[in-house]
Amino acid sequence: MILVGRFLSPFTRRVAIALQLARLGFQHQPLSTLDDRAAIAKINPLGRVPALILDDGETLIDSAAIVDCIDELAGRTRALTPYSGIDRRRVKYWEAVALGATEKAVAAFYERNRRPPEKVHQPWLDQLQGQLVAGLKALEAQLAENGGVLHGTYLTIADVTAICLVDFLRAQKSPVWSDKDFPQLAFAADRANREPAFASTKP
Ligand SMILES: N[C@@H](CCC(=O)N[C@@H](CS)C(=O)NCC(=O)O)C(=O)O
Repeated sequence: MILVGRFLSPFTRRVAIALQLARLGFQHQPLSTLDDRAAIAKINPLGRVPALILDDGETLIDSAAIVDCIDELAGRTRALTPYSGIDRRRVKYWEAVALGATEKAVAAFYERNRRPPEKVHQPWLDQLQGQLVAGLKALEAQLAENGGVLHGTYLTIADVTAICLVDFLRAQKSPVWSDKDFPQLAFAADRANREPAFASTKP
């Protein structure tokens, strides 16, 4: 399998971590959405990463669809999302909070870095960052209440997604992130980053 996209992309990184935790080998093609647009457009009509090219040439796009496939390949005991019931619904809920906050973080990053400074629309940037902070606060409170993971007692795709968000915010020096404002999230990321799947994919 070939994973397309750089680990600076929190969407690509969560796929890379899910592959490693499922013990599925893959090659990495770190194409950039800034410098390699033509090459990415040949793989994904939307010109986005991640994409996962399976061994038979079939291409998957969008991290949620790719993680779903990885869970199926991993089998029920190693899947990062519970198979059914309330556990599945709660993990999907917290994954959606983390993934939605990630979308806001990436949109805010583009607003700040891909426009000339005089064309940045501050009210829009404030809205994006407000939504991001609301998501971070919800994740932080849930980690405190549930004892260090977002649901149950094991790391799930919701935790993996939240940790990729934290490291993305740290890497881009986001003005809304500081370890001291979100100690639970910071601790969860630091603990995870000692594991090979996380350490080998740090942005
Ligand atoms: N919903 C998608 C989002 C993917 C996404 O937005 N990727 C960004 C990189 S972090 C990208 O490719 N941006 C370039 C663009 O949208 O033109 C997923 O979960 O995979």
